[in-house]
Amino acid sequence: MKEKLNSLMHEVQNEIEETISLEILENLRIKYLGRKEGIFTQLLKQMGNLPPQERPETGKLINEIKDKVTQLLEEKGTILKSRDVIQEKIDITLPGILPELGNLHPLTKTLKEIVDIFVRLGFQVAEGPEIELSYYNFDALNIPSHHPARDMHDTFYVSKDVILRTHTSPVQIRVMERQKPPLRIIVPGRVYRRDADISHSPMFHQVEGLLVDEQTTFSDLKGVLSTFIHLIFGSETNVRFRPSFFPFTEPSAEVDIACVLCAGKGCGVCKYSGWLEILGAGMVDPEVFKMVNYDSTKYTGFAFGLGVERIAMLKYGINNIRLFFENDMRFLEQF
Ligand code: 2NL
Repeated sequence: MKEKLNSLMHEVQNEIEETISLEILENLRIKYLGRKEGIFTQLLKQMGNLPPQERPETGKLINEIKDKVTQLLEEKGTILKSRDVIQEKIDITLPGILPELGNLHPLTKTLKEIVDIFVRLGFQVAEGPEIELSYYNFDALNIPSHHPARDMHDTFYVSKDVILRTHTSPVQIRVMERQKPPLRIIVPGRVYRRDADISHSPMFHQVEGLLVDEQTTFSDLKGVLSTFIHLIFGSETNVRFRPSFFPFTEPSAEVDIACVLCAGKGCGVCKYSGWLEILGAGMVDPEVFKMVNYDSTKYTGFAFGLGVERIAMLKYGINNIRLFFENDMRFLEQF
């Protein structure tokens, strides 16, 4: 009887150990401890068949093993339950949580696109200070002292001779002061003007370009700027060069493209002209070359300037310049 009980104990232990679910564990409990059919219940019932002197010792042994089995079942139950809880929490069939992706600001994208085109055409990027001497911003560019652009109403003054640059041209002057031709540079950067409405911001971005070499002509200007426009607005875009005036170029031109919204038919955006102004440009005025000690009998060059916000607004169909600077995610996420 003792041996039978010991081997039964081993059998129960193994069975509990191999159990992998609470359901199987419950079946084991019924099999061994069930009130009616349980193996231990049966064993205790069979006690009557034993000789009376063996009954106390055997009864004690059966109860000890029964207690041990109860304990083992409980322990295993606890382990299986905790596993069930973890399985409930981690549902591997749910889709994963993707990290939010950042993206570039529409102005950064547009600026990069513009700069990349000119880099492909052989221009080198130059940069310079945003707080500038009025000499570099105005005098060296042949802008006379009575010119309205110098007015307090258009320029942010730091002091009498120090201002926030109103264009990036002072960088070109600084480069010409320290570098001899040939020169091919592109100058992106922030500029400042006292102006604010739906298409003007007191801070905006400009890209200016300058090419100086022997025998550079207006044809070179037209070729480079037409190529740029076809790369940024599409190869089918109509371009026109219209006479204009800047103090730092002679002759000067404004460059228009056929309206991107109405394809030249006339609409509110192009003020019913069918054309949109995209760039200002011209052949560098000999007066400017004189200021940087370039020999204007040997060298000629062309220069141009464009507003990045304006290009971005036309490219993406944005009607208010403030949207670029409000950092509203509903706007920024669209690019
Ligand atoms: C515009 C017009 C322009 C330039 C910028 C330039 C610079 C030097 C010499 C000569 Cl150092 N010219 N820059 C020339 C023509 C036009 O910008 O409408 N910008 C938004």
